[in-house]
Amino acid sequence: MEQTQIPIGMLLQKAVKIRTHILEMLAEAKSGHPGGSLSAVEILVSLYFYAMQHDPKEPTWPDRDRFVLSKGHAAPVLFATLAEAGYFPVSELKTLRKLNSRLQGHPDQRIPGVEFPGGSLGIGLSAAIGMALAGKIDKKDYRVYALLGDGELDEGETWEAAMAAPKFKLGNLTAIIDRNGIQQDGLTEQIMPMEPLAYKWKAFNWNVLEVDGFDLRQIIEALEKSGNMRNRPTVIIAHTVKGKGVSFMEWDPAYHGKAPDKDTVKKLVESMRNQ
Ligand SMILES: Cc1ncc(C[n+]2csc(CCOP(=O)(O)OP(=O)(O)O)c2C)c(N)n1
Ligand SMILES: [Mg+2]
Repeated sequence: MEQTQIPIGMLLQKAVKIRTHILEMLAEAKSGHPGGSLSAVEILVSLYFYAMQHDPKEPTWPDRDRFVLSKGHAAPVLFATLAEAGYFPVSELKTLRKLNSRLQGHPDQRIPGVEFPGGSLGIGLSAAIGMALAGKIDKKDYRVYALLGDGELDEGETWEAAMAAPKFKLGNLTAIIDRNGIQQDGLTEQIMPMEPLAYKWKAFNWNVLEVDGFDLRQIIEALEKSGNMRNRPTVIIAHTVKGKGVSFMEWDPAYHGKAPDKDTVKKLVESMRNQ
């Protein structure tokens, strides 16, 4: 598809809405994970409002593309995106983490549009491989996308999965790494250095692409390139900033799992809407 056809204006508006939902949901819940939700906004926007074939009115459509949020603690960005896409009412977002709500701290398959109950890090890529393999066996054209955290790559199962996907020639699989450089307690390169990351995936025989994870055109172009692969899985290393869009959260590991208060969020949302 030509770049000129990308509806950038609409996608940018969705990104602002989703960022504001995330902040409002977390302030209302008084808990949750803002940093890794905010870093992945443009990735989910590019998937749900451009790249993926899906139908919010028919969440279990057999031919739909699948999205696996392996870094399940970023549930707020998934819930806000699904609500904006029409899977359930936007008004439900304010029930996040409340008693009797289906929107809890991690994704749950009772929620329309949720494919995988992430939360325990390290397992999403394996699940995505299963879905992609099933698609090949069933001769379906759907694609499977999995979003992984960079700290999540400390989990050994990720590398078992990384070895397995090329063996099964899963050209219908795209893994995306939210490379925000921070995990729960600090910088990834201090806790468990993972560079040279691209070379590691190349050595495992993946098609490796790197993008600025906030540049919608770059993300979409990479997703389209991955869609052209027939026999090799693709990994997109998306360079992002944890806490993106909120100056005091950006690059601060403290905002991995700390909710902002309501007054602060009110001011932030006003300024975001006026941008
Ligand atoms: C198996 C497992 N161990 C520990 C945790 C606790 N935990 C939740 S988020 C997180 C850090 C994840 O960092 P990263 O993957 O970089 O996520 P992001 O920066 O995108 O938020 C940890 C250790 C978990 N959810 N699962
Ligand atoms: Mg991280």
